Amino acid sequence: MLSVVCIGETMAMLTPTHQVPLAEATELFYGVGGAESNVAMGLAAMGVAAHWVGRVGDDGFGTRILNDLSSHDVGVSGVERDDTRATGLYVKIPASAQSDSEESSVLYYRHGSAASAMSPAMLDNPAVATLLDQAALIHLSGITAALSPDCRALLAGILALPRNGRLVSFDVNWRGALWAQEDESILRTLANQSDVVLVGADEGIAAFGTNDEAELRAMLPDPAVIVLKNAHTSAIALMRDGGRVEVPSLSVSVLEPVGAGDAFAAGYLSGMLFGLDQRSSLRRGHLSAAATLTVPGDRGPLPSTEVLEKILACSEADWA
Ligand code: KDG
Repeated sequence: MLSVVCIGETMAMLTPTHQVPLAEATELFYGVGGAESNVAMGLAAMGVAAHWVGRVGDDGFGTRILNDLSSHDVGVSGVERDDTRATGLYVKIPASAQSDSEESSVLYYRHGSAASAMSPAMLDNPAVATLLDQAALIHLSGITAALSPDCRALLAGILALPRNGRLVSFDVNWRGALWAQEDESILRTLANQSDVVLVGADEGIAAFGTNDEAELRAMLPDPAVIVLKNAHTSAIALMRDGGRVEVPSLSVSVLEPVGAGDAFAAGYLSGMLFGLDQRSSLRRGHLSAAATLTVPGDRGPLPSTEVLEKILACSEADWA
């Protein structure tokens, strides 16, 4: 079976149980969140053998993360535990709990976390080396590059491994709160060494100074495909050979957007792994994102395989 390894930081996640500002909250919902492990869970839900590789503290949050991912059929044999650093934590404040913002916001407590100590030494860990060796796809994201110089070196080390037919996908996942202005070229270099790059239109502006299709392709000439996502309108696959495939977004009532990009990535990448064409893969991405946009958590349930296949096979006119 094709296997995928998703590498990055997963944190404990807290969010006010009732839609009230943090200062007024008396109860917090406690869950788990991390862009790359969200992708791994999305892939596992779609029948792909998915593993998450990362590092957590030797604490209750770390154990909870391992238990949650395992219960979603995500392999955790390559996860390292660190008994000197804590598991990262983030707090998600939905827009509905804020009077002054229409967007959800996050607070990070991850500086110096166990995951920020990931480094190229991980590649010498036999469990990690075996997983990477057997993977059809390795999924990385720009968040890891922002965590520490050691984490950046790990990404560079992974991208330098012989590919042997293996693909690398890179979700830019711009997180302004984690980046200093002068670091931007790092993301460009990492993206350009990957085979598939996923980037939101807003992230294109923030990370690369543009979301113009031609400018992005000129800036990132090497990836076989760049998927440019404009959440409200469409996703466009820009192929290295000049091909272009655009699929409109589905219109849904958004309850909470965090995690929708990861869901899109899981849907799109699963299509690619199953050998589907760009149009079908983009449709899978949109469907998976829509399932997440309409629930409060970071990941929503997909329709049954039967319903999913019917929707994916519908005509252009019936789509969206
Ligand atoms: O994409 C969702 C992620 O933003 C969330 O799970 C937390 O990984 C996270 C991050 O770094 O923001």
